[in-house]
Amino acid sequence: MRLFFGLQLDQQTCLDIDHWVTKSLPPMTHPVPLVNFHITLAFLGNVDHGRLEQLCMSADDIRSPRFELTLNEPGFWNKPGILWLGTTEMPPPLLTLSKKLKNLANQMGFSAEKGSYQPHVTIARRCKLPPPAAIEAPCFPAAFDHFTLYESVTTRSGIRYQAINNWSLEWE
Ligand code: 3AM
Repeated sequence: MRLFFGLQLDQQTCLDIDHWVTKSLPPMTHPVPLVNFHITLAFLGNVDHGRLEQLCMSADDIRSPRFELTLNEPGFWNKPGILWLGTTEMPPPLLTLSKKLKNLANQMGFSAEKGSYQPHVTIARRCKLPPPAAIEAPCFPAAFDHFTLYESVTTRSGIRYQAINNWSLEWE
């Protein structure tokens, strides 16, 4: 199973982002469907099904506060041609949560990626050129009260991210 921890965006925010993409950017050849919008926290890679219970039990021990952020910064990674939406103000609890989940993954021997963490919602893949500046600046506030373990599943209609389990974030 190909797994990662991530943050779900609520349905209205997904609809709003999708609407903004259609309205403010040129058509993309490989847009990410709005059902797949998420923020990755820690990528785990391939995990044997037999280790899922242990993974979930370890995640049960994670305590982290709820937080909010505003998705207001479009970004582009040239080499993979990824267009994304991020934030100019990283909430400290988000960074801490991502670190905790990467540590958990490393302790369990999974291949959590190294390097600095750039929270983002991927909007389109395999873009050949950076898109022009958006006609309307993005501004999507989002609140997070849980994190999710996702399985990346290849289906006939492309990749889908299925939520396997959720964990609540705490009131401060
Ligand atoms: O849509 P994003 O970028 O947030 O990029 C992949 C996607 O996240 C990322 O995991 C999410 C689900 O596939 N991903 C895939 N392979 C990866 C890898 N080897 C990876 N992240 C880090 N290392």
